[in-house]
Amino acid sequence: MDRFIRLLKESKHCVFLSGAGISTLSGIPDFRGNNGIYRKFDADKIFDIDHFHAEPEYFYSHSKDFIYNVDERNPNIIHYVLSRLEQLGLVRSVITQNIDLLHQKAGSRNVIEIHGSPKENTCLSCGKIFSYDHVAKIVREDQIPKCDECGGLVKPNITFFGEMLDQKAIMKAVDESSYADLFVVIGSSLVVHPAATLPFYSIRNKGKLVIVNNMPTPLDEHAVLRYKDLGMFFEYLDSYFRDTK
Ligand code: CNA
Repeated sequence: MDRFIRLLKESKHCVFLSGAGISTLSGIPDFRGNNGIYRKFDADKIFDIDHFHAEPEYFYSHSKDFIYNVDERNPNIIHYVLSRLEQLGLVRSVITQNIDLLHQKAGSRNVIEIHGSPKENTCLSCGKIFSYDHVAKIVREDQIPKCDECGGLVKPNITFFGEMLDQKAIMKAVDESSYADLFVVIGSSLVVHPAATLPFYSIRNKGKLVIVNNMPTPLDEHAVLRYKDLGMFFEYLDSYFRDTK
């Protein structure tokens, strides 16, 4: 860990890219990990935009205990340490693929959500916006959220497979990655694009890549440091920086 601490202290622009693995410590299953939802059902189908239009009840029945209960989940040591490192000026931003709002809940300010979040939900017919609380109440009652003005189908502002990413968010993520002299990937299988391409913007500008994940990733050969256990990694950072002012 000494080598990582040295890189972090030397870095002028450190960026983290987080994936679903970090929220497993908060009780939210990831996709492709050992207890990931891919082992239980077809997550590609749940988050497929064509399938959502054809059978919205499939999405809502499966996401009830996975997305529409994130308000009951709490940030874990990873989210809190990242927020603290941002306060200390050691981390510039967190780019996240997660849709669970836990980075913000832990106090991180510069969070770039490249896959959106269920904080807002949009009527696909008239564009009216609905809050998370409004939609979560309906979904928990096993109903499909429909617009109260026009009756249209309501969809969370999460990017589904087959949809364009939010261009503002992805451009900001590309900018941050290009500036990063230290790029740290945590809890991601690095198979979903374009998220998995972001480390290359840093590497291309001589940035150093560090990966913390308990399964191999396609970018491992590009990493200068590689760690497996997220819990141990962040416990070490927590104890190291706890008393730093
Ligand atoms: P993924 O493909 O499920 O990868 C997660 C990775 O984390 C896996 O390789 C795991 O082995 C690894 N992992 C899990 N726990 C640990 C641990 N304790 N220590 C070390 N490694 C661990 O998830 P990605 O984020 O790469 O995939 C992108 C998808 C998943 C995005 O579109 C997300 O929106 C989507 N997703 C988000 C959430 C969330 O917001 N919490 C949950 C599930 C899926």
